[in-house]
Amino acid sequence: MSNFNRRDFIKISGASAAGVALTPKLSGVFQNFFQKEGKHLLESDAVKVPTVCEVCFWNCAGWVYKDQEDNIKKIIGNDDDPHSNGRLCPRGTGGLGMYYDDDRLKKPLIRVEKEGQQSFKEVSWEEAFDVIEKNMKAIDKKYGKESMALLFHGKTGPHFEHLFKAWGSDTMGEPAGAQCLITREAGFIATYGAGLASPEPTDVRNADCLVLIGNHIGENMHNGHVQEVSTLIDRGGEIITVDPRFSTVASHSTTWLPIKPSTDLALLLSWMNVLINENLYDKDYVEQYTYGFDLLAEHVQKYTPEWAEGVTTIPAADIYKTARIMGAAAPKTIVHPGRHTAWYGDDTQRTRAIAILNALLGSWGRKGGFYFPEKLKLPKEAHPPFPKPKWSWKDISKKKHKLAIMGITNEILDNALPEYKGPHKVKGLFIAATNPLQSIPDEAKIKRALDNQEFIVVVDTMPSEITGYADVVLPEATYLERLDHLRTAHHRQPNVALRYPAVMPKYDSKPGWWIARKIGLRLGLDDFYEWEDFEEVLDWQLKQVGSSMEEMKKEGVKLFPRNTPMYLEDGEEYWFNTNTGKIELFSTDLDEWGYDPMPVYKSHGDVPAGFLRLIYGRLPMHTFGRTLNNPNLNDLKKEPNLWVNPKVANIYGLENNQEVWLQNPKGKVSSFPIHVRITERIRHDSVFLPHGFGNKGRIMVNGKVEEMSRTYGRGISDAEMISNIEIDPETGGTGMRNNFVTILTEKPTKTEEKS
Ligand SMILES: Nc1nc2c(c(=O)[nH]1)N[C@H]1C(S)=C(S)[C@@H](COP(=O)(O)OP(=O)(O)OC[C@H]3O[C@@H](n4cnc5c(=O)[nH]c(N)nc54)[C@H](O)[C@@H]3O)O[C@H]1N2
Ligand SMILES: Nc1nc2c(c(=O)[nH]1)N[C@H]1C(S)=C(S)[C@@H](COP(=O)(O)OP(=O)(O)OC[C@H]3O[C@@H](n4cnc5c(=O)[nH]c(N)nc54)[C@H](O)[C@@H]3O)O[C@H]1N2
Ligand code: SF4
Ligand SMILES: [Mo]
Repeated sequence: MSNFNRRDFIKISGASAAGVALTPKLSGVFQNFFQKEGKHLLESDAVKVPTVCEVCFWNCAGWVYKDQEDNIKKIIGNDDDPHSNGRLCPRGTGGLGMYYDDDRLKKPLIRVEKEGQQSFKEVSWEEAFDVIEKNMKAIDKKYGKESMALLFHGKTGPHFEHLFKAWGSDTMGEPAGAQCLITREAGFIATYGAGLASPEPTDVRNADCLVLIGNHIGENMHNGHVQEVSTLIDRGGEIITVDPRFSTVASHSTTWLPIKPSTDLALLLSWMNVLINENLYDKDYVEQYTYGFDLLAEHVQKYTPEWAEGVTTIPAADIYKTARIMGAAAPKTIVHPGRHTAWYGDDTQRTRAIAILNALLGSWGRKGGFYFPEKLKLPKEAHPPFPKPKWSWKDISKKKHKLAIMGITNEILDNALPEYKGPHKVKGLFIAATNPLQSIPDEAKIKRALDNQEFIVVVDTMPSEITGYADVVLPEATYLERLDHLRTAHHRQPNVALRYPAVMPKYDSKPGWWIARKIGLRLGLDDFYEWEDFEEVLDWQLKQVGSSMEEMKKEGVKLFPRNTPMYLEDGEEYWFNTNTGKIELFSTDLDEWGYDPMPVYKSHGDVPAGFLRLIYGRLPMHTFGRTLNNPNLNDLKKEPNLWVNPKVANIYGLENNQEVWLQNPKGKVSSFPIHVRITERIRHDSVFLPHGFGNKGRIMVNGKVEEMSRTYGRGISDAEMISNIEIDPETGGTGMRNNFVTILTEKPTKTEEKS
């Protein structure tokens, strides 16, 4: 697999050479874009305003350049920013399309009914707040405040979390938990007593060997990580990629292991077997820092590479070889923890196996492994204590799943279903910056939960699918037009970054903080909003750490010194936040709570006859569905393709670029077709479908249809096809990868799902 030119790996656009992008083709597109948008702008005439990108949750810091007439011209990275190192990814540079998109929500909307027909009417903010105040108070009176739940994501979220906590509801969750990384956090917490958060503290820039298991950095454009992986490629480092799909990073790896989907835990356990039996593990480290090694050594004896070959289809010889490469490079070997880890319902156990492997390799707390990140502690604004709700998300999920460390969106929605008869009913939803129809499985159930609500508010920037279910739609200003909480995410050095409005909000949109505060005042929460402008809160916070708004508007990013070493010193005594104070190879907590204390391989079954496994994932130039209508990014990729192996194409008689539909085992047919791409890069038992497409959001506003016109009806939504969910017992995470589809060359007339 090494005949590829490894230097051609993903390029991230540099601050000075504005607009070098992904592939030669892409970079051309971006260069044109910059020539078109930027050629009249001399930097000396320009005004620059600091921002934090919201196009994905890597949250890179950058500069927005505008001309004297307040036209945004370009966005570039901030050189001092550790998330971006002064370079933005193509989505970040294209972020100004979010601001310019003429399909944006323009005014507050309320649902009205006329002659049996429902549609939206444009109203003033005060009219919209009247409806919200009346309905939130009615839900409180009938069921209690706790029955109004908040679903949120991104930097908009915390404004509404504050509102809900002040009001008295802690019934809240975000898809970045149960649908994304909660299982990985749980796996690492059970092992090291610490999670990873974002950005993951992987020291790739100093590593010699990187193992990627279903984490396709490359298409997954996590900026700083892509840059570090790129340097590892240039340095000739070892990259072992385990993926049923020949992903971009697989094509630049020293080894690609095309694993049979769903069998990763078998491979991980057999790697442990080789590391232990061949004495390739870090003995001093294991002896000093870990608990339960002898139990683990005995436990993995049955998981030989020969056994794993039968399960994973990876030859035993390759398993031995890769384990030896990992052992030789240790402790500068990183078995990457992954990010979107909601796969097969045993995801805490799989990510725990990854955590354990890193402990055997001695890479946690070591240079070239995982560094100890530091975060700037910012004091919180003063306010009275939040009232204590009678029940919260914990009552819904914590009793069922001991490692549910945050609200479980899908279980909050279970309690919103008509058949839920328990004491923790959800009767109203406040949905801010998330699109549950694409991000939370399964679609049929979500729709029933939405239908059963007495009141729904949606805060969005676009007429996305979820807006069609709302009683009130509130248009939020885009990240380029608003102020949000300071970014203080941990990194190699503590740091703070400011997002400041570069321009006034377009249309009648408003920033999230303004919306939340106005609703708070309507609900009588004046004591929690003793400021008029959120900028006052940020200025106060910054002054507590020796900075100010004035300074941050000029600098954008400020770095602070570390307080502790970044790595363990040789033989240093170290206390881990677990019951034993050690890295737990045998987890005492999991054992006590009745879960497997060490990961055990369990089969997830085979692909049913007549079906193919549905593999979904990211495209480099889009973030979920949120960028598809962005005019700049839509230009780069309007439609996804369904990846199909030539053998499969042969069986179904498919030609390249042919239009097909998908059908799942429950009989549900995709709403829209997709074009086929025949390629050896996908296994013959699977198809690959990029996530986020198949948009079917269309609303009537004042008698006119509004939609995301550049993306409506293009491609198939993976979420629409997912009907089988395997719940991770430790966390409640939703495994979405045991799903299957068959290919239809013509659309059948009847498309209803049997339920
Ligand atoms: N089937 C399937 N489901 C998945 C995944 C998958 O790959 N496949 N991935 C999972 C993962 S890893 C994650 S993190 C989640 C992501 O889940 P979501 O965050 O729900 O993802 P998006 O689909 O981007 O939905 C974002 C919504 O916010 C709106 N929006 C964008 N920017 C703003 C803003 O600045 N303000 C406001 N108010 N609204 C804004 C968009 O218009 C859109 O309606 O999905 C998870 N669910
Ligand atoms: N461009 C872009 N970048 C993004 C995002 C985006 O929307 N767009 N979203 C961001 C977010 S919130 C997240 S969480 C991350 C997610 O990024 P990742 O954690 O990389 O997750 P996925 O994109 O879901 O891709 C997972 C990979 O797993 C492979 N795979 C599928 N089944 C199996 C299996 O059984 N075993 C193995 N070993 N591999 C399997 C797929 O082929 C795919 O290559 O990306 C982030 N970065
Ligand atoms: S990785 Fe790209 S899209 Fe994500 S925050 Fe950074 S620049 Fe924005
Ligand atoms: Mo995610």
